[in-house]
Parts: sequence; C-alpha cells; structure tokens
Amino acid sequence: MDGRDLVHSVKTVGLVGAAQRLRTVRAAWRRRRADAAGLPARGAERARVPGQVREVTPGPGGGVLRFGRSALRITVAVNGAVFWGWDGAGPEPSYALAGPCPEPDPRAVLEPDKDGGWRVVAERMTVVVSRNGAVEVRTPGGVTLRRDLPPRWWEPVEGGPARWLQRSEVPADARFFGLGGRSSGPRLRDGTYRLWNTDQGRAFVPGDDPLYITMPVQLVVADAGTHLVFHDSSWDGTVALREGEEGAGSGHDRAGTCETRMEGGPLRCWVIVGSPARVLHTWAALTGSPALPPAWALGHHHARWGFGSEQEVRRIVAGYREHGLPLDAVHLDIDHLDAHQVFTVDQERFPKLRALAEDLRGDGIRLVSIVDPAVKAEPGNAVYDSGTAHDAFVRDTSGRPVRGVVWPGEVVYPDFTHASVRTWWGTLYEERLAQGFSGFWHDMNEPTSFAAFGEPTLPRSARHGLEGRGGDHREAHNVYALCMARAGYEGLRELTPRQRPFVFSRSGWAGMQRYGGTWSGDVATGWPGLRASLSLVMGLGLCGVPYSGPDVGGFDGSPSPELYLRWFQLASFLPLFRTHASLRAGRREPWEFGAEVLEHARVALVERRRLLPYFLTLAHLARRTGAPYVRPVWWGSPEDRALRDCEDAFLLGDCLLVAPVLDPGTDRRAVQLPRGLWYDTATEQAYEGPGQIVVDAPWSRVPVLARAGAVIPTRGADGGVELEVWAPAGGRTGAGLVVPDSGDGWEEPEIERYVTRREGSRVVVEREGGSGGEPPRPVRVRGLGEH
Ligand code: NBV
Repeated sequence: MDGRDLVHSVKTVGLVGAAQRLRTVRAAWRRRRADAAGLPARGAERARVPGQVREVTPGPGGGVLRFGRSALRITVAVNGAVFWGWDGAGPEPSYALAGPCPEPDPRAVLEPDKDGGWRVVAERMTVVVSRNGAVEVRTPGGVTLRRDLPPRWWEPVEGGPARWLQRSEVPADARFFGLGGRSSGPRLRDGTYRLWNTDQGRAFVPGDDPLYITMPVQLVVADAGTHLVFHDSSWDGTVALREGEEGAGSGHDRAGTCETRMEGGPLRCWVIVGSPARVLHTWAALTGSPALPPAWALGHHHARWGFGSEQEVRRIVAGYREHGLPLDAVHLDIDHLDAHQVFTVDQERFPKLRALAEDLRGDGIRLVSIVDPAVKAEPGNAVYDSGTAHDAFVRDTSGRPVRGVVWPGEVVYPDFTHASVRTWWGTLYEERLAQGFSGFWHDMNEPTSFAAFGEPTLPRSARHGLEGRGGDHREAHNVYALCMARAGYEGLRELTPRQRPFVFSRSGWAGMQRYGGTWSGDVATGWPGLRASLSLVMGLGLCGVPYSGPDVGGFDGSPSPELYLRWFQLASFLPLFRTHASLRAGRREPWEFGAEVLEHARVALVERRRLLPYFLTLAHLARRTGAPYVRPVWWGSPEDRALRDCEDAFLLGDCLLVAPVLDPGTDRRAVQLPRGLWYDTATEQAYEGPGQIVVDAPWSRVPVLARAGAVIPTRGADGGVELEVWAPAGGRTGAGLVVPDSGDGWEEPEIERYVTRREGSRVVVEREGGSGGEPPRPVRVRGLGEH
C-alpha cells in the first residue's frame, strides 16, 4: 500500500476520524430524542380476541363473518390464492401486490360447517372458520395444512396501533422456508426470526438475524402439501418457528408451530396451496413477475470497494483479459463519487469516466454504479438542493428533515414512499447513464444510518408519506428499499425505454422482484459464510426473488485459495455471479491465489459463459412462471423427506443439479438425488434416483448432474445457441425449452420446445411445432456411453 492508497483507505474504509465518530454519537442522541418526543409510550393496553361468530354475510369468493369483537373477511381470488383479513382489513393498500387485488372466484362460496363454524370451498383448498375464529386451511382431500388459532390483539387504551399475535399449527412433518434472506437456512430451524431489515454493521455469519431483507413470507412443506403464507404488514415483528415431531410408534404427533407477532398493521394474510411450482406461479401473479435482467447481467461481475482511480479499473480489467478470464461487468463502489455523494463523480480520480465506460463497452464489459439513498445535507450539493425543492426528504414530527450519518457525513433521506419523490429520484439516474453506466447497485438502503448506539436506522417516529396515507418509520422502514428500487427501475424505464433496467438492491421486501434482484451483502469470509450465501439465494427464491447471488470470497477477510475457489465455483451456478474486492478484503483476483486456482476459476468462468443461454432461458421462465432459477432439490417431489432435509445442493432449472463444495478438505461428497436417471456431467456416469450417491469433487470442479432427457441450451464456439442433450433413459423421453435472447431489449423471443427420445442406441431430438421436426440448432448428445 503506497501513501496515496493509505490516504484513500482512510477516506473510504476507515470512514472516520474523530469528526465522523462524533457525528454518529450525535445522530444516536438525535434519534433517541426524536422518538421520545414523537412516539408516546404505549401506556396501558387492552387485550382482545374475536369472540363468538354472530352473523355471516356471504359475498363474492367468500364473505364476511362478524364475531363479538372483530370481523373476518375471506376472499378466494381467481388465481386460487385465498385472502383473509381481520377487523375489516381488505387486501389493499399493499406494497407487496403488483396491482389491484385479483378478482374473487365466483365459484367459492361461504357455507355452514359443523359445530357452528363456516367454510369456503375452493378448487385447491378448503378454508374452515370455527365459531370462535380459528381458521384452518385444508387440502381438497380434507387434510389440514395450517391451523391459525383465534388471533389476539393488544390495543393501547389511549389509541394507536394494535399489536397482534397469530399462533398457527402445521403438520408434525412440516419444514419452514423463506422469511426473506436468512443466513441460517434454507430450512428454518426452531428459533425466532425478526422482521426488520437490518444492516448488522459488520460482516454476517450464519445465525446473525435479521439481515437486509426480511419478509413475512413462509413456504411450508409437508407430506400433505405445500403452502405459502404471507402476512401483509410491513411493521416490525417476529416469527417464532418450532418444527413438530412425529409420534414414534403409538405416541402422538406434536404439531409444528409458528407464532407471528407484529407491532402494528392489519392482521391480514394470503395463503396459496399447491405444488411448489404452482405456489410460486400464483405468488408471482399476485406480487409481480420478476424483472428480466439484460443478458450481460447473467455473466460475471466484479465489484471492488476502492478501485481508487480509472487506471486501477483498467489494470484489473486487463488482468482478467490477459489471464483469459471472461468478465462482463465491473461495479464501481462509493469511492468513485465525490466525497461519497450520490450522483457526483470524483473528477480528480475519475476524470474520464465516460471514456472508460466506452472503452470497456468496446470489450463487452458494462459498468455498474453503486447508489446509496442518503444525500449529503449541504446547500450547494445539487441533489440536496433539488430534493429540498421537491420536498423529498423524510421529516421528523416537528417538520424538520431527519438527519443521519453515512459516508458523506450528515445526510438526509428521500422519502421513497411518496410517488412524487420516486419520480424525482428516478430522473437522477440520467447523470449515471450519461457517465456510461449500464446498471445500478442499491446499497445501504435498509436504510442505514451510522449510530454510536441504538439502531443504525432512522428514528421510528420519522414521518413518511406512505402513498398519501401518512405514517411513520415503524411502518415505512421495511418497504423503504422496495420503494427505492421502484424509483430506480421506473426512472430507468422512462430514461431508457428500450432497455431492460438492471437494478439490484441490498434491502427489500415482498414484491421486490418486480424491480430487480439482490445480493448477499456483507457475508463474512469463511466457510460458514459460504454456506450462508447459498441459504440466502435459496430462501429468497422461495419468496419470489429469483435473481441473487453472493459476494465471492466474502466481505471482510482474506479467503484461503481453497475457500475462494469453492465460493467461485458455487457462484458460477447462481443467477448473480459477482466477485467482490475491497481494501479490507485483501487479494481477490483469481490470479492472486496461485496457478491451480487460476486454472480452475477459468474453467468455472468458461462454463458459466457456455451455460449463458440456459441462464437466459431460466430468466425468461422466472419472469413467466415465478419459478426461481435456483430451486431446492425437493422442488419436484416435496413429499420426499430426505430431499426436504437436503440443504447442500440445488436444482438449476429443470435440467441440472449442482452439488457445491461447502466444507474444506473435500474431494468427494454425498449427493441426494431426486427420482429419475442422472448423469455426472464430468464423467457421464449414470445414477438412478431417488437415493444418495457419492461422487468426486476434486478442486477442479464441483459435482453437477444432468437429468436424463434434458435439453440444455448452451453457447457454441461461434456464439450461437447449441443444444446439449442428455440421453433419455431407455424407453423414456425428455424435453427442454430454449428462449433465445442475448440482448437487453423487450422483444419477446419465441419459446422453442424440444422433445427427445431414445431409438435403440440413437437419441432423436425434435423441435415441437417446428417444420420437419429436426432442430434448427446444432445438437450434442451426451450420456450415451452408459446404456
Ligand atoms: O460501499 C461499500 C460497501 C460495499 O462494498 C458492500 O458491497 C456493501 O454491502 N457497503 C456495503 C458499505 C459498507 C459499510 C461497512
């Protein structure tokens, strides 16, 4: 590190100096004072339960049941999802829903049940309400998937939001997944999970909870069926989960339990029942199709905190080129900004950013810019001045803009829960586009404010627009980043209407997939961090956010060559494949870990590029069906308990099963196979599932298995799409989809469907609906040696 680097590192990494430290103390005091004045103590509370049912009014898709002390509205929607809300709550307004609430299903009717209860019979489930307000979701065959006990509220006697508790039971064999991005999943074991988006302020390890993205979305998988439940309230809360236990021999089952507690907001929820694929499809219909990333965003990204200068960017990019390592995007962190102000380039160190962007573009590399929400509170700062003119910043109860502390020092925060503020913010990306940036990386948007003590966020009493309804930060906090993502995404749609925006955001909430993806944030360097980064991607996928990935190598340390390589290999099969470097993290380029790592990293990068058409197909399918690219191995057979408990492998689409190496010193590993025939793609050896196999996992690769009959679009030597076909098992057929897209526009490529079958020792591949049946693409058949 030379002198310049040292100065630079103090500026960017060390943050600090006494002045900044003092600011964080002041900010913490300010937050405490603001809340003391702006949020009266709750005082005495009155507890309430619904009481007995008194009157029932059937309506379209369900109806309203009036109890002694509450009312329950139930509606089955045409898409098969069921909504219910207590105390008259309807499904709108909602930050999660993509648009107006779907129409009720006229076939679903409310009818009397036994013991004075009522029920609504829908196509995929029956909802039974007991006379004292317990709500049970059953399969059409009558098996219980979830039983919500009568809820309980605590209302401040002096008025104000009611806290509530919903206790639920699920089958003894059920497993819980979801709740946003959790470090200790994907299977959520017994424990209490907080619903409050949080920057831990340091690199996180498994067990750290909560993290940047929390959402009250659970996917519950049991023998009897799979269901998703979403409590549509953005308030702070907790979810306490306890898996059940099946009675051995003659013993009784103990049900699994889930206790959802919220500090406020309506007690309302959506439940979706069906196969995992159907559930995610309906969830996407409700909360919005995942945004389609531009093709380049499915390549390899490299981020660095502290490039420090244009020359350094060019040096690193040249390193990738010289070592034959494909690179598709470079992410510039806060240090390319002047005094770390948002939307203002540091002219001294990046005087010719536009030229740099053009040169990189010529080499097929895009530039991605970090965007933090906080705006330096300094008259003369153009963004601050225009935000002030737009009345864009969050205010306290006495009307003063709320101040926090982040990189630039004292900052103010745009109130993205205002449509007009989103529109204003969206226009600011024009400056970034003019600098040549193609994509946007939203950071620090939990939102984070450094504080010497207490919570690192805005005061809970801070006022927000909440789409004209008005409210405070207790309700707006969890949707802050979601609304920022919307501002960025919609702004880019206006500014570059012909291009698919690329926005990914550290924080978010249910529905964030409409605007883009996310990444792991600051995962700790170490083997546990590697595991946590897979947990995040899988958990988020099951909450409807299909595009994410880790920061290879983790945030805070120097990974061993083995750890770096294994992380690299895992990430090369995840939707966002990003390596991250910083002055804190030390060496990070593949050539810094020795010749062996370099060679294996190159193989992983080349394979990623070869699989690009497959990733693009998965991106299109995610948009159309809500299915994540990365799926748990039980995706197609949730009733297989061994698969349900398998957390160290995943399906990449329908065709591939990836078994990453998550532990040091591994050169062989066990893989739990779903049913069917699978080929080890390295050896072409075939294995019959279901069951466990052991396969080689040398440093050179992680095990990847292909499903017999799979048709996988790959990139040929000439850049065109070729089909890699894995021989179907004798007497069986196979199939695959190709969505040919290599761009960043809105054209809707026609989906190509291929079918394949065995004819003796030959494998025949035909395009469905195509002329003459023959596929118009080169075909490479694999896996024939084994049968
Ligand atoms: O902008 C600096 C970092 C960034 O490199 C990282 O990827 C983000 O997750 N950012 C967090 C702020 C770090 C605060 C310590």
